[in-house]
Amino acid sequence: MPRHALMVLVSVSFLTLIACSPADNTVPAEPAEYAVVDGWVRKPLGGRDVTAGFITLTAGAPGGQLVAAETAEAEHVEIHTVIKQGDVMRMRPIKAVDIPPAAAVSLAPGGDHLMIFGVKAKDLADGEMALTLAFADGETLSVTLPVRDTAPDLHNTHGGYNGHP
Ligand SMILES: [Cu+2]
Repeated sequence: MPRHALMVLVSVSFLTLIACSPADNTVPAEPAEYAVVDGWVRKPLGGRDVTAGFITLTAGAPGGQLVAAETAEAEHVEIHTVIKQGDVMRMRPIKAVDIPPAAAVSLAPGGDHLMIFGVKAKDLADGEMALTLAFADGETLSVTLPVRDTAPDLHNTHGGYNGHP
């Protein structure tokens, strides 16, 4: 008598593959509170109309994302990062900079920065630049940064950004 193979039907419920949605959050999420705690704009090198801005940002408990910046004092602003290709450091536009929850992120020389194109008053002689930062949640923040030839000496910075170089 031939033995019959036992046929096992395996029923896969595809419903089990649907990820569960998180339960509705009945506690309203704390909104991000954006602040620029430090920052400066590099004085454009002689005759050039392109320069860079550097900021240290916080977004409060939930964190956030910087997605854009603009200024009336230049044609447009991009967010750039710096990547190493071989021995060469190259700048690349990026869509956003993450601001971690309850911590600061720094856009600093050698790393992420605001690339400022078409500076209108080429030497930014008034010594400052007003920028408006835009975040992924639709919030904006206006900030006036000092214009400097070089980075501030961070070792001498004991307080928060006070708006003056
Ligand atoms: Cu750049």
